[in-house]
Amino acid sequence: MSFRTTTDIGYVEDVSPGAGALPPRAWYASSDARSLSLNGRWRLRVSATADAEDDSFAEEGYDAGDWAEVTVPGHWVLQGEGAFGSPVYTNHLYPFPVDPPRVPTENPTGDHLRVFDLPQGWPDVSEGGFVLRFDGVESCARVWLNGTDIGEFKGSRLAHEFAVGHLLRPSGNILAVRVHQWSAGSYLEDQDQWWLPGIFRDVTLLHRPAGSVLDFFVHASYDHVSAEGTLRVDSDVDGRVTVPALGVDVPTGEAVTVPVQPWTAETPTLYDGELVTEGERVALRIGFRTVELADGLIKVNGRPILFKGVNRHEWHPETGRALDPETMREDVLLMKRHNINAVRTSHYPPHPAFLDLCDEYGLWVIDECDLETHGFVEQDWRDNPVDDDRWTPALLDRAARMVERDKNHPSVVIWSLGNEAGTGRGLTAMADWIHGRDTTRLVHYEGDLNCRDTDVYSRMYAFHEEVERIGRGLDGGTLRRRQLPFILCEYAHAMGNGPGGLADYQRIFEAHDRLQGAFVWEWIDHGIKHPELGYAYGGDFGEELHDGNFVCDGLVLPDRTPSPGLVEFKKVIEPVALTASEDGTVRVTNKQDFADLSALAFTWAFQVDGETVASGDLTVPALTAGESADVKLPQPPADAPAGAETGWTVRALLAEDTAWGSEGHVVAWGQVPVSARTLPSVTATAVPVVGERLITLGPASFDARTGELRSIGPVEVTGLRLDVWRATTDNDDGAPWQSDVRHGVLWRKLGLHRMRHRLDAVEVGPDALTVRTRVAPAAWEQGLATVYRWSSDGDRVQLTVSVTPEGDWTVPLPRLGVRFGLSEADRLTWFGGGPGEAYPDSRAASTVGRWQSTVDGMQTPYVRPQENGARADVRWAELGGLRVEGDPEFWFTARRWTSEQLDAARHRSDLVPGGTVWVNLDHGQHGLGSQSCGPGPLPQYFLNAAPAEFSFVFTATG
Ligand code: IPT
Repeated sequence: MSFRTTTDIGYVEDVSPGAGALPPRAWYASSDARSLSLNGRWRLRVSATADAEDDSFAEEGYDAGDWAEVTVPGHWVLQGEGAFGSPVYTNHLYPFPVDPPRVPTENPTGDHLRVFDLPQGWPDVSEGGFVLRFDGVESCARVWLNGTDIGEFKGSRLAHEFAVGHLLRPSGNILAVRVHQWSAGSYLEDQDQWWLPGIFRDVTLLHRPAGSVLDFFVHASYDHVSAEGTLRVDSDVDGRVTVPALGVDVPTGEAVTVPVQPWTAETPTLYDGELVTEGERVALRIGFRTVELADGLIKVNGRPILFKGVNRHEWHPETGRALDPETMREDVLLMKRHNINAVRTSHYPPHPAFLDLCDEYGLWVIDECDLETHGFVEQDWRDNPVDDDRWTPALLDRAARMVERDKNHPSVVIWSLGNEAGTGRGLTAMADWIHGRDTTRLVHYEGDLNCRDTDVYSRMYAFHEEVERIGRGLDGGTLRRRQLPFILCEYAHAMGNGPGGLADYQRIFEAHDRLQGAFVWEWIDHGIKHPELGYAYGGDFGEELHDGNFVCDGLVLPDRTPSPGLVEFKKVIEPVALTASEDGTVRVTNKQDFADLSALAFTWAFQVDGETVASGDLTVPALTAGESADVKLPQPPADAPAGAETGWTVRALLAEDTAWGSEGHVVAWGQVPVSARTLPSVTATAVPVVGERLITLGPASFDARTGELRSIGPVEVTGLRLDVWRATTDNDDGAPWQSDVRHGVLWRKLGLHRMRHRLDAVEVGPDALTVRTRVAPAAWEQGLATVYRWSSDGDRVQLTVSVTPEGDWTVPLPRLGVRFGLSEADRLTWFGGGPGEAYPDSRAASTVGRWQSTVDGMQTPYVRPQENGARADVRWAELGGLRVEGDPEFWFTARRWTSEQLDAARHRSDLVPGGTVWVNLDHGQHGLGSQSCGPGPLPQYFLNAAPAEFSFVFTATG
């Protein structure tokens, strides 16, 4: 039996990269040759299979009047409100049967049509040279111009060009593009992200005049000994290269050496130049820098660098991977403002305009090829395309399309072969080709454990301890590997609340030369804006296979609001350390790799109980990279009231507006305590009075039978009791594949979310009310003997909570403290850590001061709701008519729903404010870690069940 199809779709499942496209070349904007953007509204028809419709739509006279319209660039599944299908999210599982290179019959296919005229004044079409460029189409496209089939291609995030001069006419050109969601190429694009078909990057018609530039390679190195740059532009078409600021005017292919300022991510000096051939002028932005592997280290311009990086996927909550220029710029600005100095373009080359921004603003880039075959892990990597010679041409095509397109960016210092593709000959072939084509950069691939093909030892999610061993050179591995520098291409999985442990990693990186930094996974949550759910994640579109909210694991929320994790990262990687030193001095250390401190200004502020009472400028020498100095602080103002807490805050600010930040932007800061506060205490003078229903003690009243707090002054208080539960974070729950202890799972098994409170005694003494309880879950012996002791001086009331674990506690607690409900609370003020959220292993950014917020303002709206919003080191807080002082400091949380409601919520929209504000005053919180894909919290951040006593003093503020 044989099947007949109306149209030839063999190319869809063909392992070849395609047919008809021009060889890859540098991506650049011409200064004088014309170009016509074909972005905009296109006609669209989506069919269920690759061959449902014939190709007559590409022909003249076809009437597409009843087709829908979509915006190009775009993904059709994100337009038309579901009319054209839906997004699908899987992490590494292929959402189709694994039978390479075959793809399912159900293969959503979008036929795109656009009619265009050449603008007035354009050269005559008979003059030849016109090129049609596609910057990104997922996953396979076939193209017709004016009825002629001009070719087909795969390689979704790579540019493809076609010579079309012979087919163009002045007006009424019909461009037809058939896009298949699935193709052989899909096997090479198994990145952890939404599957989003469409023409998602620009489509452009370029005029290529006779004698125009074809391809060129800018070689601009820097000799740090002579402080000279050497420039040579190799060009397929001969011409001249000029750089006016350097007095350079040389033919292409000829090297010239001149004194220059080098390019680094810290000092991104670019020289404007021009490449002029007979037919065209092309603007050049030249950055001089030399990347090398020397003394076992990655060095730029002779110095080792430290990556403080992020993994960036392209993402916009409404347009997916179709990014507008403003969004790209926003990413770069946000990164620079948060002290980030490096980007890994996980896991494909980004829109080329993003790399222009990296050149301009200064970010080191690991440019990664569009290659991942992760799903083959499920079959022990059998049939992995990277180890099957039939696929090697496609792999080499992808490598070449990346390198050729992006080779003129000074920001790109490392090429990456791809991500999670196992090992195989195809990868070696890619590495060999890249090494041969570009000797001026290094090659990275994390999957190459022995570093056979790569120039840097790279891993993901290695635990702190192992990283430290690697730093000390105590790891095993091949001799070659042990001679190479180390990076973590992914670490600190930023899913939901977290990551914890950033500061601990950074200390290790900074302690060992071999460790050259790391890239947080990842930059942004890929939530999709959704009318009912807030942001959608995997499963919200009815996918039969999906990985839930694993796609929301970024340092910024889907709308690019910085999460507390980003604020923490900014602090941990700050380029200047400001630390307390001996006798009234502050130690200033320039932690940059190149720049001195001349771009920064420094200030001091003196605080009394968190309020600044004096401030001024601090004179700091323009220390060179790596240098430190002790700087004297002024005399502390003498008039601080007795018992007040005092201290210094020292800040490093941008001295002037820069390209990415305005004057006064805080780059780094440190706090130096001077004197500690007097701890609150209440002299127990009030006598408890037992009434029929209530016991009163000073301003407080209690239920006479249960001893439960009812009110303090006019403020009604409900449900005050011990609380150990938190709505588990993604990092508490951990990744299902992880074999080591996952606390969220153990907590639920033990029933810490269903603790019962047994009342053992209500004791009225001469100066205190004591309530004895045992807090424990059904089914287990473990419990917490909990005693609440209340006393008062008539105005204030003090609660001391004593907790004694009983039974065999092998599991730490999520939190330990009290919670209670207030009927009215909105604005709040506190003295302690802020302004944002903090947890034990993510508290570097928490600044001691006087802070104000609202209950709503205290929430971090993680896409999947979970524990959030705690403020650290709180000395006192005021809300809802109450003032609470802690002995010792406490963790402070307030929200309009209970932890149980937070725990049950799947989306933001599930969180409906009730009439009560629930307040948690915690003596302890368990650390966060990043076990959603990495290590759990380090042991020092465990909240182990141990005898504890803590107290609070409550005052009604009236
Ligand atoms: C690692 C992937 O490289 C990345 O794409 C992402 O999936 C990340 O994990 C988790 O969010 S792979 C993992 C098996 C370590």
